[in-house]
Amino acid sequence: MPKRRKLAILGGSPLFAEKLHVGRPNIGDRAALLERINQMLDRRWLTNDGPLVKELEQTICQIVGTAHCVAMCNATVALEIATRAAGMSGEVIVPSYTFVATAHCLSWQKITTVFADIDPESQNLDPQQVEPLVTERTSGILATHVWGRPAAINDLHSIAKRHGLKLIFDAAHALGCSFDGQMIGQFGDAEVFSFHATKFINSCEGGAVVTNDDDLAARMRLMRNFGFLDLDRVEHVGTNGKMSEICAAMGLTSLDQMNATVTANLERYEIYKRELQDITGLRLIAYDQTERNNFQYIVVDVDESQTRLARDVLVQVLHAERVLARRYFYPGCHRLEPYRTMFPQVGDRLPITERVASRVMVLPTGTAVNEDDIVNICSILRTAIQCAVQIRDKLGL
Ligand code: T4K
Repeated sequence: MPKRRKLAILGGSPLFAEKLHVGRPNIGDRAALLERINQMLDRRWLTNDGPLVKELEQTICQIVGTAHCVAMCNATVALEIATRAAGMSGEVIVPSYTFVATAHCLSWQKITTVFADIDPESQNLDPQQVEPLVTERTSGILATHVWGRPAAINDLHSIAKRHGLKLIFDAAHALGCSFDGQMIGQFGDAEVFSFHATKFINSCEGGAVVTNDDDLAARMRLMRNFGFLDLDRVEHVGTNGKMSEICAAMGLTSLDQMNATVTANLERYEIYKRELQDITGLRLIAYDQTERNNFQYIVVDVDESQTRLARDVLVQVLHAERVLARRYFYPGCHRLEPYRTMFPQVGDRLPITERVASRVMVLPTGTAVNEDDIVNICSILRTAIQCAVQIRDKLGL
């Protein structure tokens, strides 16, 4: 019988020589990228609505099927501009189980974030929790498609319509995903994508708002460029939200390989599914196979009553082996500042958020990870859990 490897957390050597990160960028075709950058240098047009940014916007419109795409320097600024241009103010209902940028884009504008709980299965806003939170001050709903899995779009549309609210989706994870056969990007007043380095399509830093609303798109274009209407006239307050040409070059090169990247992500998702299926207490979250998905996140729910090791311990076990698993979105926005101080009791109405945030573990995937890596990551988890179960059973714990 082969000798069982000693886990690094117990003093063995780490299984991996190099760190394996969640969110390692997919690097596209270098020659194509460098060619675009060379052309950019020849043109001496580096930013301010250049040809590469325009091409990226057109490409996104084609993928998503919207009339407008306004590219921005990142998704956080894109969210700030979209919510402001849509007229959100007063109170906006948001999930707490999301990246903190979803909440911060509102607080940055002195809009009150009203956190609503999520559905345990979809991990997205639970519409039944949203409607009771609507007050006279509520101006909108900002819902995230967490992991690219669509929020409860139809129900949120109905609530927004009933109460005259704006509805914007934080679609940072959801480029290339669909809902009812329609691409994410087409819903609500606007949707916001992220092209951060860690996203499956990346422009190093970048984001975009897509919408079918002509006026909203025009307002966002002005706001993205300090409010300039033309060379000398400023229409209203604005910021600098522009995407640079070099970021657009990276984004376009990444988009060239979008289908291949989805295929690579799906392959890795299937390997994880195969390797995790026999591990007690670990459940890989499912993607709806009848819809389009980008499979960019490998999200595992840890049921401590079965693993007999807490999620946080498993993450430490992996870190010791140089696998930098993440606890997204722990501990939930409501437990981060300024929200923790502003709303100290709000966790009482967010039991599902608290539960999900304490159980989820995100594992490395994308083109930087191969099949052997995944098999090894899962074997570390299997060994740790088997040991814990045996020890606790033996001791009657
Ligand atoms: N809404 C949602 C729902 C979001 O998830 C996000 C961003 C946003 C809005 C805002 O979008 P942007 O304004 O960023 O466009 C990371 C990303 O920075 C963030 O974009 C992303 N969500 C979030 C889920 O993940 P951190 O704080 O975990 O970043 P960091 O520096 O720890 O990097 C993550 C991992 O990626 C590390 O293991 C290292 C690795 N990495 C990172 C970079 C930048 C690399 O290997 N290479 C790299 O170049 O937030």
